[in-house]
Amino acid sequence: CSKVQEAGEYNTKMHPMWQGPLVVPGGDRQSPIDIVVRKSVFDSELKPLLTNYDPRTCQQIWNNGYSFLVEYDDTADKSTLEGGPLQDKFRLCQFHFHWGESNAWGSEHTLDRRLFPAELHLVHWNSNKYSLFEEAVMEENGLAVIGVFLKVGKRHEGLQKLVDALPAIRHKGSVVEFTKFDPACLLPTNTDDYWTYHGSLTTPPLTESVTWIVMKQHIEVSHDQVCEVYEVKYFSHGCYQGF
Ligand code: 1SD
Ligand code: ZN
Repeated sequence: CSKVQEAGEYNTKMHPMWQGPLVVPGGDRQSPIDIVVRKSVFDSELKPLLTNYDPRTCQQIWNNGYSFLVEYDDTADKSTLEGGPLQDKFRLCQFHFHWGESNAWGSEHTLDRRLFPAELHLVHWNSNKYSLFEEAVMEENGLAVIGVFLKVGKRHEGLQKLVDALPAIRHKGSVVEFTKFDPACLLPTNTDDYWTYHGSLTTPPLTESVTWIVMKQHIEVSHDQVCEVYEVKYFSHGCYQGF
């Protein structure tokens, strides 16, 4: 298995969408990055990732106006991530996707400047060092986010339960109960191969508290599943309230 680190070129330009008083941008470790494969360095010290997810911690799905999120109970170490580049134990709090608009390319990270149609982010916070996500998000080594690229191809059975829930959260702000979903089913079969680097949240507060772990292997979803995702609106009923 190969593991690679410090592979990327940081995004030095500030996205105009995020300029504002609550945002602390302008650091030199802003995400997302372009992963430049030939500049990535193999590190034999990096270990395999250990995910231990309990589907019973799955609670709800909601449309926050940027993305749709599936949220997990993170009051105890029940769904956790360890190993890989991490020294501590991290708790899963949510996962979400970044998609383009219809027929567009929507991944945040790029691979040798290539975009993918979508990208999954599984967000975890350091429960060895911090007691709440809100605390960890502001601190060094606070978060660990797994990124997975999505391509259009074969139907993804695991994703279908999520797709079936999307009509209930079609508009910004809607939240519904969503339970017993195992996020491990969205990971590629090989999680030993990944790129890792120290970066930031890609949305406000853009804090540089994230150890990114981007999977080398992508997952596939069908065209029909993607079409359902494009029906999710990032504005409220009636009037546009997006960014
Ligand atoms: O974009 C997400 C944002 O929606 C929120 O989930 C945040 C964590 O609270 O994480 C960012 S990201 O950096 O994982 N894209
Ligand atoms: Zn994200």
